[in-house]
Amino acid sequence: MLLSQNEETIVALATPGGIGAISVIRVSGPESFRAIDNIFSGKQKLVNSTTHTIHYGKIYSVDKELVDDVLISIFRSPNSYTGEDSVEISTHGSPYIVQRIIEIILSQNVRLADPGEFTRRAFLNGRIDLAQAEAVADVINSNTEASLRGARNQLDGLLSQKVDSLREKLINTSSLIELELDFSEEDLEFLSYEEVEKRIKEIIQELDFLISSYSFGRVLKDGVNVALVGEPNVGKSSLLNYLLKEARAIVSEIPGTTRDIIREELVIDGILFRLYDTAGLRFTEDLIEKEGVFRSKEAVRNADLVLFMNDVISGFSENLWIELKSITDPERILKVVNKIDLRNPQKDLFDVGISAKTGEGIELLFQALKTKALGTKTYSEKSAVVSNIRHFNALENAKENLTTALSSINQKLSGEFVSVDLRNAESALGEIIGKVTSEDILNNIFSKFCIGK
Ligand SMILES: Nc1nc2c(ncn2[C@@H]2O[C@H](COP(=O)(O)OP(=O)(O)OP(=O)(O)O)[C@@H](O)[C@H]2O)c(=O)[nH]1
Ligand SMILES: [Mg+2]
Repeated sequence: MLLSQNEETIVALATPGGIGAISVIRVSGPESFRAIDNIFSGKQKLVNSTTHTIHYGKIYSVDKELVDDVLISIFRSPNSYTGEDSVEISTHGSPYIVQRIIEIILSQNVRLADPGEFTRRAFLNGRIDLAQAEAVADVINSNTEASLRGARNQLDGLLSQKVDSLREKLINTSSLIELELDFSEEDLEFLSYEEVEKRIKEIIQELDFLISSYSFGRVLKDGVNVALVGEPNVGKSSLLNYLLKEARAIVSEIPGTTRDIIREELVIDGILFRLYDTAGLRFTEDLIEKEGVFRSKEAVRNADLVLFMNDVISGFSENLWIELKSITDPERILKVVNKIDLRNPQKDLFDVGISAKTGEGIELLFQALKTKALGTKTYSEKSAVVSNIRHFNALENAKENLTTALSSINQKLSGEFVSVDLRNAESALGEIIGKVTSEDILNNIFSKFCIGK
């Protein structure tokens, strides 16, 4: 069972493997202080030390051989990351020293931690809820200002608070319905059908807001894949090079220059864009170029956004537009015209005009990319945003149950049916923050963490 697992003391390296100035080894569980006291010699015993103190001393092997001098931070339960007694040992950053020390600790009735086990314990001990635990991984993996902001928002509990308040409302409503059922003989009414209906509709509205924030949250967290496509020679590779400020892709006046897909990353206003420069789309007998065209279409299918490039010389490519619309949602396509340094474009046909040569219009292109990626809805820094597919699915599930409840009300079915649906919706929401959970859900979440977190 969960409790007995928590009685075990665990150890893992918390910093990356490899040489560094220092490495940090983490130990957590009821035996942490005793186990380390056995191998550590400092001014005082850790078991007698106060929480949140740092101790200098030496670590010895079982046969009293000096291994390293270290600094040890101690955290007493419940005031630690895991909620348990914990120790963090800062050693010299040698993989050999780390391996030796971990081996010595393992000989003290301590076992190696599973991936994510420290955070899993933090969750099981009520230090953080499940959505926050998942946010810990997102914070670690964040690589842009936007992804960090989104993860922080979730770690700070904004999503959890929102979800929990919706759960409370559901529990409150279903309890009243159930109470009424209990007193059905006496014909008491605690809550009218109209009132129940009104409450459910309000909750659905709030769920819809969260559900619709997913595309925004995902963009912040995962970034946006943008396929650069168009006819040969319109300047796709030139744009890529301009944005990267280097001659990354070969550019030439010969149509069909790019064959392989070139992927590069670009951060615009804190949001990560992955650009895929592709082969110009045209009919060709050349086998290699043919393969390139095939791959370009693949890139269009996989992209979140398509930057459909044209140039002022050939104008808007109606044929390609029709083809692109057949393989992806036209909403995702941004119509761009390049080479405006040569001639004025026919503005009404395009979203943005640019010159990959002079840089004219590039700022407008950035704005257009951002708007297409994030949508026009804005979310304040304090509003809960969903960025995790598990949460998204649970919210959809909750909404489905509430929709069923509404139709039960419309059919004037007994309160029992309505209350079951509300309970199901409530437990779907409970899954997000871990009020309702299973070993499988937890394993699935924490196995994706690294060891030591
Ligand atoms: N004047 C002008 N020339 C440009 C501009 N952008 C690209 N060119 C020129 O257009 C030609 C084609 O550019 P590329 O970037 O290779 O075009 P591409 O779309 O990648 O072509 P393929 O890889 O063959 O599909 C080159 O000679 C570029 O110098 C621009 O904004 N203004
Ligand atoms: Mg090219």
